[in-house]
Amino acid sequence: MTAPLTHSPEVADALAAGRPVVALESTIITHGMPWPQNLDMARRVEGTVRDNGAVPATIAVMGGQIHVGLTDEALETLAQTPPGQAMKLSRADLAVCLANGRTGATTVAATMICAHLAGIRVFATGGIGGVHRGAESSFDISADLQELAQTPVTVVAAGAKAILDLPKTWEVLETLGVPVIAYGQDDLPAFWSRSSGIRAPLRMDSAAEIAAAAGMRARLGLKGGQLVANPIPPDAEIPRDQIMPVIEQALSEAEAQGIAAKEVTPFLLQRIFELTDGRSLRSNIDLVLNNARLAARIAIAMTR
Ligand code: PSU
Repeated sequence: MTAPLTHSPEVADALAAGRPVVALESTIITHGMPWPQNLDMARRVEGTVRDNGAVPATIAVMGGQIHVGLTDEALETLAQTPPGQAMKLSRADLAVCLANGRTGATTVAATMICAHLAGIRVFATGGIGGVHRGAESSFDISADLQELAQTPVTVVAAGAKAILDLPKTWEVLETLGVPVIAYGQDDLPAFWSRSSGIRAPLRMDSAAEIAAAAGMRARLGLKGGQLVANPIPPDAEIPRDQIMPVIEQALSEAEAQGIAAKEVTPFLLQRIFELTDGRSLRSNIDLVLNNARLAARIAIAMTR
């Protein structure tokens, strides 16, 4: 019995020939950004991976199959699917969605699982999920963290989303034995801002070093992936003193409205988009493109 994987012809050819492939997720399309910017972002990210010498493989669940690489038509259909109609898939619900033939968008955790099944070792996204503020009473901790600890995929993100409790998120990753590597600077980035004010446990300055570290983990038999925390480009960042009050406001509104579980992150991203007149979305798109560029270079280095 094999996993129900359907590769696009482009991805199938690239994997068969050992060419570099970068996995991309779909929750960012259905639950992370509004229509039509989500479709524009998804197309531009794929284009950026191609321009940098790798093949993009956007992953989503449709009709009982894990699709690895989407046609432009499928990408558009997914981008127009309201959040309520697409499941937001993680490790816990991936199999149920497939067995029931429903449409599902893959989060970081589910995309890592699918990428690994398909033989893809690098994945680019915006920001991983993590420990939510107030987790000491809500216990809301993203399954993305556990997945990084067990599935061997290198994830390129602009850190964890700044709506989270970042110090606790880094602590949990350390406990789980996940290498957290800041790219090109000493501090961990904070999604919309270049710095979180927290020093990174590890720093690397080249794609080749990151690829070599992934290869060494495999040789050591260490399970799990790596998180590459790539700071947003300087011209796209929203400085911390500007974004923090906005995040605080969105968080208190979420609390007042009783938003919980899988709805928290999409609610906060949407409110922050409104409160910044769209600036947070433009930054989010720029950081995803920046992550796609680095992921392509890591994928190329891994094939050498
Ligand atoms: N990156 C973005 N926007 C997003 C996400 C990542 O720029 O919406 C998605 C990813 O799929 C990630 C999810 O796994 O947000 C985290 O959701 P939660 O906090 O509910 O675990």
